[in-house]
Amino acid sequence: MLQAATYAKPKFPDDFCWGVASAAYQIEGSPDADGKGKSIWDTYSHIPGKMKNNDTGDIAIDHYRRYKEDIRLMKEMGVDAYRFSISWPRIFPNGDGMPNPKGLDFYSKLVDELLKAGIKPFATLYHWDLPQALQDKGGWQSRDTAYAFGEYAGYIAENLSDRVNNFFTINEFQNLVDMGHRGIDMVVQGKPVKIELAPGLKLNQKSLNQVAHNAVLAHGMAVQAIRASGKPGTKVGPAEVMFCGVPIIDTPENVKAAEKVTRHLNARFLDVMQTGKYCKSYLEEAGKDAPEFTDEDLKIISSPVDFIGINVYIPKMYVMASDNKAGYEEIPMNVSHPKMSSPWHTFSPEVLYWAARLTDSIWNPKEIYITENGCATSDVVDANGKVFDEDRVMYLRNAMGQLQRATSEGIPVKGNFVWSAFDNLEWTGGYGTRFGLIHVDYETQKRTPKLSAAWFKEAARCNAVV
Ligand code: BGP
Repeated sequence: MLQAATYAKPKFPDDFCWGVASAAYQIEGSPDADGKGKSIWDTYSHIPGKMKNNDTGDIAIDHYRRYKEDIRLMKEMGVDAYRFSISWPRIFPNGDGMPNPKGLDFYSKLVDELLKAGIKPFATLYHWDLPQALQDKGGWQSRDTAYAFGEYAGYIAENLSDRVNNFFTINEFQNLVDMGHRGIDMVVQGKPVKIELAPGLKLNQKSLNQVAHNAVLAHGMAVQAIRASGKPGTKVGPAEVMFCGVPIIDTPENVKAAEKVTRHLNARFLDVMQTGKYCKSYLEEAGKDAPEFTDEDLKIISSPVDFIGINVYIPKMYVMASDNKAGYEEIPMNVSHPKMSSPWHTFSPEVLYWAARLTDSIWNPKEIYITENGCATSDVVDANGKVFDEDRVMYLRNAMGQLQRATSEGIPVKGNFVWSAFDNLEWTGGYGTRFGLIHVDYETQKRTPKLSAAWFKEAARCNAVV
């Protein structure tokens, strides 16, 4: 007998977090307020020609002064959790030494306001705004930066972990290393795409691998410092842009090939953090360019974490199994593959499912958070004051559908943070690239929730894809 359809929406797990994300330099503005030191982005964005339209984060969305309004808007949007980043040079203007209590005070007030609004704070300790004073002493090329990061993390845990239960150490190791210290050149559907981040260095491979090592060492030091200084039960993990090989067809052979390539693609970061060693394929490939490290370093780097956070936008590649030496073959992406508006952003919502599943099967973490996913679209406020970003709604519906597939299979994804809560300074892409659920008019600082904010609210309310 045919069963009548119920149209019941498959739900996410009851404790699933519907979050949104941001980063200090992209939203705060007030670069000199209350004793803040300069960051590498304050320096870099003022070098003519580095940023699109020479945009800088000097004002951004003025969140430093408007945080209460912004939290009210997030509350109205039904947000459960907010992932923000703490600006290291607000806390330690010189990178280390004496802390600046006024800097801490801003985040303390932000956290209180979030808790008052019923929104869980998730703090990222480093989202790319290194104190310039540390850059002047070698930045991530120096091990001392890792030690300074540990001290900074301990200080934050001591002062905020009574109210913040979850910390992410570093945002996107892969990009901070490769885009920041050499710049990357990609070809997306036949078109060249160049991306650089501050400090905009051009290091050789050996130095780049050492920067990568210092960054994971800093992560490990921060994990240990948070364990030592945080309130018992404080949770910590990385927020890495996971490089994912997506099996083009879901067969056991292709999945095995995808696991192999994904481990290799994340060898310098998630893999060494989770396994405590650099995998053979990485050390072979690096040869004489491998970083210098000790066994003690590897122990610190692999200090146990409570969760893995992954930023997921695009597959690094589509793959299938092969009998060649590597064991996989990359499937080239067709020029007709659909795209979102950032030059690098091909539309592949299934990467949400595969990134979660491969993170689970390769590294078996206790919990997984999607610390970023979202898209830029060409949003305009219409004559009636509305922003109809239906393409972002389409994007989110598909991405979250794939994530729902992951949670329904038992993969322990505890939440998702949409990038981003508000339109903001998209690094060298400037203000023209709009990623927000809430539109910002940069002339007037007027905030307008977009259609996608209404979608988010209903999806969060139903705890399902709507
Ligand atoms: C991630 C960053 C975010 C955000 C996002 C959007 O790599 O962690 O800070 O900027 O990308 O992409 P983009 O700004 O590169 O267009």
